[in-house]
Amino acid sequence: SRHQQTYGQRALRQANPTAKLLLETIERKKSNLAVSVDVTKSKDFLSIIEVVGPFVCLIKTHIDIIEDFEPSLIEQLQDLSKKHDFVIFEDRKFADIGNTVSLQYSGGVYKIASWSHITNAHPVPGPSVIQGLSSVGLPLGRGLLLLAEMSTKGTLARDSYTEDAVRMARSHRNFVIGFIAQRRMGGIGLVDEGADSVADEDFLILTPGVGLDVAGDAMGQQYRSPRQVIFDSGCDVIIVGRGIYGNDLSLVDVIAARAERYMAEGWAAYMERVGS
Ligand code: 5FU
Repeated sequence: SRHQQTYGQRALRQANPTAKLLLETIERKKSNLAVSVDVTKSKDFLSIIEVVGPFVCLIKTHIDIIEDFEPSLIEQLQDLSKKHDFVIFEDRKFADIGNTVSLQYSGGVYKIASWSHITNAHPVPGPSVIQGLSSVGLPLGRGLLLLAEMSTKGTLARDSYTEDAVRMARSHRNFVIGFIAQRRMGGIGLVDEGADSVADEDFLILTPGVGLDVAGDAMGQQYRSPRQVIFDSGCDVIIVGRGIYGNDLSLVDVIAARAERYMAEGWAAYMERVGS
C-alpha cells in the first residue's frame, strides 16, 4: 500500500509543488524529522535552526511568539532554509471565515504566505476556510495541512470530525497536501468511499506529540516515540519541539545530538516500514 512506498516514489506522483518539495527533501536528507522551534527570542530561534538544520526536512514555526520580531528575521530564516535545505511550516492553525483567513495569511505583520511553504487550518469552519487560504496560497504553490487530530488529552478532533476533515481535504486536493494527525489517513483506510480516485490519493501525515524521554507535559501534551508514530501508525513526519531544544538553549552541542538521535530513530522506523 501507499505507506510502504518510499518517500522518493511518492514525490514523483505529487502534483502540488510543496508536497513534492517536502517528499524530495526527506529523501535527499534521509530525514523525516521536523523541529518545532517554539522560542521567544530571535537570537535563540536562529541559533537553534542553525544547529538542527542539517538534521531536519522541515522547520516548524510559531512566528507570533517571537518578542523581538522584525521582518529581517524572515530573510534570515529563508537563508537558513536554503543553506540547510529544509521546508518551512508556519503552524498558524487558521480557523475563521474565508475572507478573514485570506487576510491573515497574506497580510498583517507576518505575511505568512510570502515565506511559509506550508501552513495549517482547523476544519471547524467548513470548506470555506480552505477556499479562503487557497485563494492566496495556491497561486504561490503553497500547501495546506488540515488538523484532523491533535496530540492533546481530551481533544474534540476525533471520530466523525476527523472523517469529515478527510472528506474536506479530498475535495481540495490541489491545495490540501495532508493532515496534522496521529495516524495515516486518506487513501484506502479511514473514510474509504470506495472510489478509484481514493485509491491513488496520497496525503502527507505530519505528527506532533513526539518525545523519547517523557510521556507528556503539565498542560495536556501527550508524547509517543518516533517508532510508534512512523512504524505503528504509518505517519510521515515526526514533529519534535522541547524534546530537542530542551530547557537550556545555550547547549548547542546537546541540541544537535538530540536532533541527530530523533532523526536516526525516525529514519530507522521508516526503513522498517518500507521493508528495507
Ligand atoms: F496540532 C498540534 C498538535 O496536535 N499538537 C502539538 O503539539 C500542534 N502541536 C504543536 O507541536 C505545538 O503547538 C508545538 O509547537 C509542537 C509540539 O511541541 P513539543 O515541545 O514537542 O511538545
